Amino acid sequence: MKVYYHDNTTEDQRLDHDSGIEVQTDAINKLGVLAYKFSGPTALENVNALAKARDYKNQDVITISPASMGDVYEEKVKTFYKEHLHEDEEIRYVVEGEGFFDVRDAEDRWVRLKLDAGDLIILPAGIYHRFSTTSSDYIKAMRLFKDEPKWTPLPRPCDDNQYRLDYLQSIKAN
Ligand code: KMT
Ligand code: NI
Repeated sequence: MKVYYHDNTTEDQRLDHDSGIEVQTDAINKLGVLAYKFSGPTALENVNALAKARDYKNQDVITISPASMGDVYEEKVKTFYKEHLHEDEEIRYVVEGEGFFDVRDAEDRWVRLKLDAGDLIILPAGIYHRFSTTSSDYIKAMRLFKDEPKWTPLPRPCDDNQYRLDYLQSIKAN
């Protein structure tokens, strides 16, 4: 995983948009974001252990690519890139390919997490974020969830949302 500030230019969302300013793991942890690398023969065991520890009982696998989605691919890519939050954690494990998860830091700057195979991230409920494929146009990712998928995106602004308020409170001391 590579983590850096987005350069804030608006051309093609699938480009790296690397400002050249790196962000340390410690800094994203302070935003409530957790990152792991699970690769090699024990990868799935490790993912399952983490899921169990956090009470994530279910999972599915999504492939985002022109080949798997056809005509709706471009539309989906734009939708995933709209800034939003969820009222639950967003847990994603990259099986193949790569993708960008952008999260807002405490000063409202975009921090870009570039994930590839073996990367797992947990975004806390209430954090503003967005997702994009890269210029490779291919990611196969496992989505983990509790009883039912609760990943309705609430578009920004939803600053009065209780999960948003709780999230802001939770990072305050960091
Ligand atoms: C999301 O919530 O934006 C997604 O699930 C994107 C696809 S998972 C790589
Ligand atoms: Ni999301």
